[in-house]
Amino acid sequence: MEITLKDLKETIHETHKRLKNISSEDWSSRNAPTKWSKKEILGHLIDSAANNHQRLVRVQFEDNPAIRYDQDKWVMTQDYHNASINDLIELWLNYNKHLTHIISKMPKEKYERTCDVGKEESVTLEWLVKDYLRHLKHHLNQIMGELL
Ligand code: NI
Repeated sequence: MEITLKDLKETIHETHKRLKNISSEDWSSRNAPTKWSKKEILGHLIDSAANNHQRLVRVQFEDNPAIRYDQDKWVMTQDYHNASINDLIELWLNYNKHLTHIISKMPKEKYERTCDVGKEESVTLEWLVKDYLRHLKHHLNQIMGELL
């Protein structure tokens, strides 16, 4: 968990600088009409942070809570495309900073508590944290177009 936490902290701080250098045209461009723009991918990462905020907190005192979200509907409903990119970047940064705070406060004995995220089997708190980072890096690579 400590390694994952360190990796998450480094990833968000390194990425923050680079996100600010992306042009607004680049943020709005779309590879295909049905695909998310870079701005919408960043929005999806905010949704991921928001939903995982719920998971990482509630799983610590609720038994196997069901916390799922329809990612396309979340992105579509919020019209990220017409939101301020600077606001989105800062929200993304601060949301992630708060998640690192939550992760740093997790008692070890809670790591095996489980959450129902819609997969065939429930997942553990430790798995959630690792998967959160994996998912974050996957989409940051899509935004920045290179490996982190
Ligand atoms: Ni995703």
